[in-house]
Amino acid sequence: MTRPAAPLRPLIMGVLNLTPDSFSDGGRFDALEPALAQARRLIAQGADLLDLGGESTRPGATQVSPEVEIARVVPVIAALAAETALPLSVDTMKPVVARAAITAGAAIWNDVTALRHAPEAPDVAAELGCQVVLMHMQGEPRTMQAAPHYEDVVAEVCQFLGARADAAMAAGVAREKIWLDPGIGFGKTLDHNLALLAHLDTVCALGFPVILGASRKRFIQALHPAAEAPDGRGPGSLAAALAGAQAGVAALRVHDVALTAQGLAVWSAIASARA
Ligand code: HH2
Repeated sequence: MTRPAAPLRPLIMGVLNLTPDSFSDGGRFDALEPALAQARRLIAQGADLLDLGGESTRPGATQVSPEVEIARVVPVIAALAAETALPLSVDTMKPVVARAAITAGAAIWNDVTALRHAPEAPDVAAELGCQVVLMHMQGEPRTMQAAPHYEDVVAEVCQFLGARADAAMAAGVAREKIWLDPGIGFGKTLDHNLALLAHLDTVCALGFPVILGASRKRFIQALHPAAEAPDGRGPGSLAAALAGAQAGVAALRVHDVALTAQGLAVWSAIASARA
């Protein structure tokens, strides 16, 4: 699959967590039929891509075996690949899971560890020939929120992402297959998240398409304590998404596709009227 041409607005990547324990939608789509029904809903609401995950990365989440992860994601990817041409992404850090998902029909490997979880990960990505999302994270999911620390978060995240892109390309991943993601909420305080959201243009200036995943994350509750329940964080998620659109990100990873599609329709109409 070649990446779609740059649109007037970012692409919408709909999130589908096939887990019992994801922070915002865990346990709702962890069987085949409910998962397919939700995928169809997200597509009807305007998703351009779907990101399917079988292991939660929230702080304190239980790790699952590759076998369990494959059993959660592969049947859904195979069924969806048979009925939609929409690019499917697999959210996994394990090369063996990525391989199974790409073989079943996924086009994108979304790796929150930026191909660092296993030594063979960059080689596997090159061999699979799929697109790869390289995300920044300080620490590892279990402990990453314990004491995040940076001297200059924007510079350090950009330095990391550039280095991971170089490592992927050194292993043979084609430059045009690489997406970068600053990893909102992954080893970051509120101030770190805000600095990154305010300087997404600097991340975009690295020269790769950027994915922003701010949807329903905890920083929204930190800014607005009433947004305690993750599914009550739609408006805050949209505000962050539009900041991303303004900065030129290529895709928004979101749970609330209908809300995002509506916000982007208005945002892009205003942006076009200015041009
Ligand atoms: N965030 C989450 C998971 N995967 N991938 C990318 N590229 N960017 C992100 O910001 C990102 C991601 C966490 O959100 P969610 O999938 O809803 O939760 P969980 O990890 O608990 O399943």
